[in-house]
Amino acid sequence: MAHDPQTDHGILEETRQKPRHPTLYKVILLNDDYTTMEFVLQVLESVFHKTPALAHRIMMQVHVEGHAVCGAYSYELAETKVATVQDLARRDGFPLQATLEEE
Ligand code: TYC
Repeated sequence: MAHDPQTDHGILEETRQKPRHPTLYKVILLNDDYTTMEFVLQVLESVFHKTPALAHRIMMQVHVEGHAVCGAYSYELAETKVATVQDLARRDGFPLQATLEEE
C-alpha cells in the first residue's frame, strides 16, 4: 500500500519529511545584580533592534521576573546574538548573560 504504483509518484513521501519552516530559537536575556539598566537598554536597542519603549518593557520584565525573550531567530543568528551580547557585556565589565531555547 505504501508504494501503490497507481498513487505513489515517488516525490510526496520524501518531501513530507522535511520541516515546512526552519526551527526558530528564542534568545533569552537573564537577570543579574550588576549589569546596569542603561546597558541592557542599549543592548536591546542595538542587538535586538527594539524601540526604546519595547526595550524598557523587556528590560523590566527581566529585572522583575528573572528572564525574558528578546526575539526568535534561526539557530545561527540566535547564536551570534548571544555571543554579541556577551562580548559587549564583557567589554564593559558586566556579567550579563543570554541563552538560547528552541521555540
Ligand atoms: N537587575 C539589574 C539591576 O538592578 C538590571 C538588569 C536588567 C540586569 C536586565 C540584567 O538582563 C538584565 N541593575
